[in-house]
Amino acid sequence: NSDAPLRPTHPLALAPVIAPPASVDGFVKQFLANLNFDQGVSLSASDANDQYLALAGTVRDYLMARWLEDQTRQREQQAKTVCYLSAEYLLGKQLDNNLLAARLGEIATEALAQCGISMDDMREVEVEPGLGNGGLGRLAACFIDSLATMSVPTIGYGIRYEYGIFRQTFVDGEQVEQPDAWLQMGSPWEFPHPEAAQTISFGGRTETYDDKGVTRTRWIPDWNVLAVPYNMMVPGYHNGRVNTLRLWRAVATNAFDLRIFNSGDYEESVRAQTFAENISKVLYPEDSTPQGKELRLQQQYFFVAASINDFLDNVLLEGFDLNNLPDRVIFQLNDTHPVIAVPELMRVLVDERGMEWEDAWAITQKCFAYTCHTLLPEALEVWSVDLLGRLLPRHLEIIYRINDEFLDEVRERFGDDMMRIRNMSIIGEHPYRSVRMAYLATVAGAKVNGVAELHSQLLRDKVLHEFAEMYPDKFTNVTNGVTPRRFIRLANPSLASLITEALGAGWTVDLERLRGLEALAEDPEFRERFAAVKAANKRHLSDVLQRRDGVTIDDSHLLDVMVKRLHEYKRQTLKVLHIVTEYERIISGTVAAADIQPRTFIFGAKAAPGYAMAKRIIHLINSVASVVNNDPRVEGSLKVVFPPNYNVTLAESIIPAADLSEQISLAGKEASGTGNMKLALNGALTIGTDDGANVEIRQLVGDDNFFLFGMTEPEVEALWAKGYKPADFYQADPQLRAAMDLIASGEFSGGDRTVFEPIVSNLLYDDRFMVLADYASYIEAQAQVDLAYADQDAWTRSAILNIARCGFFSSDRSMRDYLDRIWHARPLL
Ligand code: GL9
Repeated sequence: NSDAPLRPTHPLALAPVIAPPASVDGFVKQFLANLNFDQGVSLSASDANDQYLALAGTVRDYLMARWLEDQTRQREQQAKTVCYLSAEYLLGKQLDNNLLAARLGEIATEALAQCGISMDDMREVEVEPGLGNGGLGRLAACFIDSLATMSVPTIGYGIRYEYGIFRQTFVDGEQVEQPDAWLQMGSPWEFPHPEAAQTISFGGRTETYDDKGVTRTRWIPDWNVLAVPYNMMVPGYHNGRVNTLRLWRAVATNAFDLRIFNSGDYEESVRAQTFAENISKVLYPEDSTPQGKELRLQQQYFFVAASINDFLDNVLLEGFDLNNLPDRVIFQLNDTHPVIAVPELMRVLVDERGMEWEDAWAITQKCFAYTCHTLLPEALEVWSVDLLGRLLPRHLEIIYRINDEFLDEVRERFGDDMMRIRNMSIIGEHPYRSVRMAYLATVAGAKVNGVAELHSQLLRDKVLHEFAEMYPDKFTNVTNGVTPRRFIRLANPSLASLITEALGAGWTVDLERLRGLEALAEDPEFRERFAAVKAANKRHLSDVLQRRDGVTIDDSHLLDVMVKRLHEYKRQTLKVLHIVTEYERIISGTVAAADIQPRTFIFGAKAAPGYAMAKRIIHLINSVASVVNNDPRVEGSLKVVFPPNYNVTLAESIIPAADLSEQISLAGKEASGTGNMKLALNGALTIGTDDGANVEIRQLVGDDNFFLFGMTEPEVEALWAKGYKPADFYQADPQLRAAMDLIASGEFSGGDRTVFEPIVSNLLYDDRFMVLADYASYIEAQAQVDLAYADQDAWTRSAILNIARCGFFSSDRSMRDYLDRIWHARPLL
């Protein structure tokens, strides 16, 4: 009977899924099969890239059974899913991470060796996907790692940028940006699913129509694009779980092409295709300063609309009652970039699924939560009503209605206080009519959190204080964290072995166990072994830098590390003033080069391409480096190293080698910081202000193991109120004057006084980040650092205590906090 449906009968077809045997032989077989059948080359004819692609394919094959099983499990259990909406994921390399998660490291290394291939060569071939700018994107990557490790059903949703964060080069000391073509040599970790594409619309107009006596609204868009999902595996550590990261790529729709093509204008149709596909072309390299560009809003709507509709269409079971949506999903808004998801969910529920506005709004308010990552006023994203209305006319109407009802609520609560209404309105009026995305997120979200205690406090007291007054229970804190798998276990294998030997292996998933190192900090033999690890890590870094940039570092030097985006509030200029001060003291004969504590200063920093002052500061650092490094009077006791293109991969070599962690932002400006946590967990001591998570690091490690300096946030406020005159600090401090004058004299610019004049005069006459006010305190703290480092054994003890007491900063703990305070989701059985 030809109508009878075919069913699987073969025993293999009846098995759930297959995985290759976890043995060296099994690995070799699978690897060679991939090399032959996927790459289409024999081993003898293959090059390193072929081998890398086949190796990645093999690791994928081992993870596949778990991934498919997890997808089945998640469908069956219908548990609440965390949908993390983030415009950025700064993943770093995948190979080692996935080998570690699947416990395949040793097997794979031996299997490759038996094929005549070195694993180190394979590591070199991999290109990291740089789909993020800095801390915010890296945080998202740490969070999805922790959620997989904790078996929490999660989908990370984002954008598959064709070009990630630019590659930085230096030409004559100045930053030059190069495109990051990370997909060029193949991308073995992703799985495209064109069959699951979503159509995303833009532009046009809205109209009302009569639906059986009810007036409804519909959106008649003007154009659309396809969003094609690319799935990546997010394996948990040693727990057999694999979650999904789903990144969307923009592809032109056929219909779109056809309409123009049929009009006979072939060129126009090709142009239109390019236009559509531009949406996922490139990551905006703006750090904390949104530019209000139309393409950026297109990116934001593109990925959240695709994500929400994907969840509703493909993750929920057919016939799901949307009234129960809050039991099945929480959409976590990673900063304001995905906030346009709020009116999108309202539009889908009301216009497309026929729900009453009130019901839809009640559901929406339970399905979203918002994380704020900043305190800088210029970083609070706004979209002009003009632009938003042109691109998303229906969403603008929805935002207006949300705002009207919200302001009614404000009036009901606080009376007709015009000032308050103006301050709290989701629509701002000056300098142009705009939608304040942070306010929309705060009104819509079930919870609003900051990323460190101080930051959350400042959100409540300042940035969003009127909202906190109205909805005190919405506001909470979740201090950031970092994954110990990547940033200790993989980046610092020698330290990881030392810890495992001392405490057992459990610390990797239970970082509070590092407390066990406190006792060992008192053991001279353990200290000696720790110091040997640190020295070996410095030599390893030196090898990496030698190969990469042709520079070396000396393992007898104190390694002083400042790695983070270049931003005035982070105060790289304060670090430069310290270096110039030390240099000036030597060349003026105030101190003999032989008498100072030898230090190597290492910088890593990209500047946003349009941020002129940040780029000038990069130029200054490179210029100071070339003068200081080449002056014989310094006798090699100061060295400044600035390797270009700081990224996750380079961080993994620098952080384990660091002695001193520079966290010197103006108090009240750095929301949290996460590099501060990574460095402390690798045994660097922090010199820092009372800002962001530094506050919590200092509380945990103790004042004796932390170099605190500078004004507190209230002191900063008081100085502004009193009237800050940076030139007064310059006049009053001969050492500061000497350093500033040396820069102004052209010493670092071949005698040309104009090159760095904008930096000097900015500090003298503006100094928004109070570099000069904190200078003296910083120099004094650095003197304490030198004194402390002179007692190597005591320093090592402090370093071990930093590690022992920083287990709190695991992103596993952050995830537990989100689960308890915000998501109310549970690990899968
Ligand atoms: C940031 C904050 O500036 C950091 O202090 C914070 O640690 C991270 C993660 O919460 O978020 N916000 C932000 O816009 N960036 C951050 O690093 N910038 C970049 O990611 C470049």
